[in-house]
Amino acid sequence: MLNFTTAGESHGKCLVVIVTGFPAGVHLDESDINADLKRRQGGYGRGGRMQIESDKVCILSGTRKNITIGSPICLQIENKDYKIDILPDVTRPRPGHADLPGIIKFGNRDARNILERASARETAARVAAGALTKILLAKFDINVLGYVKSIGGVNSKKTIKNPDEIFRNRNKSKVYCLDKLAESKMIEKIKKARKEGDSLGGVIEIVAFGVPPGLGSHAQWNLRLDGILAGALMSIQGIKGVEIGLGFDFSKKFGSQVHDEIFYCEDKGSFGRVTNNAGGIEGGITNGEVVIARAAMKPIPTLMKPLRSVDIITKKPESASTERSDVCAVPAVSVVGESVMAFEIARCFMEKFGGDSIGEVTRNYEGYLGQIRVI
Ligand code: EPS
Repeated sequence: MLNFTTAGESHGKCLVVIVTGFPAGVHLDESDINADLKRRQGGYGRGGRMQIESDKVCILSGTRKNITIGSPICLQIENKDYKIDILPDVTRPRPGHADLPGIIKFGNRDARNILERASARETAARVAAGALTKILLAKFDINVLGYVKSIGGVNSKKTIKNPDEIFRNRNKSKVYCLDKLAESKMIEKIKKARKEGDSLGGVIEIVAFGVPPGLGSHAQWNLRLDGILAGALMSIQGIKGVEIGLGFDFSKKFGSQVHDEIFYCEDKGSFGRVTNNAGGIEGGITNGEVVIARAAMKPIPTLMKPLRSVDIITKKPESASTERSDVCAVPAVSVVGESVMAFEIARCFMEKFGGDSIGEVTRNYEGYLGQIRVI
């Protein structure tokens, strides 16, 4: 099965990710992975660390002459800011961070041992793994795109249905948002937060085009794709809410207003929908429509104007610890969301059409496409 594990601390030597179950015969170009790593580093609102790093991947295993050979693929990203052993102890836990629950859980008195791994720096490794699967999915015309929907309550109103246009608009924006007007308001809001020593969260949206019907399964709870996507998105640092399709708004309407009516398209020989409120998933199975998910990120817990906390050594009231951080990492998290969603879709794709080589996967997929055409 397609899978991955990450390792590495924020200020350790490097981050690594090992991807297993990736088929043989896929051409890998480090530059394709690096483009996503660069995008993850960017977005208006990032802090000082991103001036130090220039994340680049090194493919340590799993390829020969740039072609995958079916063995585990190990990707490494070096940390230029490698200083984990000389960093001071952290004893004033930040509300909202892993600091306090982490030290209680591990029975230690230095939150540095927790925050180094809890840090969103780990997402660089997840983006590298996601970029690999985007290369795989592209072979089957599946395209996953993430962008920013809102920051600090400033909403992007624009809806774009064409993947190329989404790609172009998003990549032009400093906050990876599709709406030019909202972009400037979001930037103003981030500036205000920075000035006031505060931080901001927001909402990202991820859309997957070209996903065939039939990924995921109703047959077992942990095979449902909506559950899988929600779990993967919720596992990203800072994410506190996930929606698929209409999400929470489903709860406010009549059934007749929200379910996506079915038609049959003679030309294409396939079923279609008038609307896509389900976000491309019904009963945990893709239905052939665009897969749509949204995730809400809380404001980063490291505040330059710190909240009240307690020193874990003295037990006396203190301000929470401050350290260099981002004011807003919502644009970056849109890249992470895109990556984890690509990975999970690829995992389900490989589960259904899997093979040892890309040729075998292609044959299996084409066989399935032929099968669903005659239903
Ligand atoms: C991050 C690296 C970190 C933070 C941020 C994300 O770098 P540093 O801790 O050296 O400033 O900028 O991490 C957090 C928000 C967090 O809570 O730890 C990165 O590479 O994305």
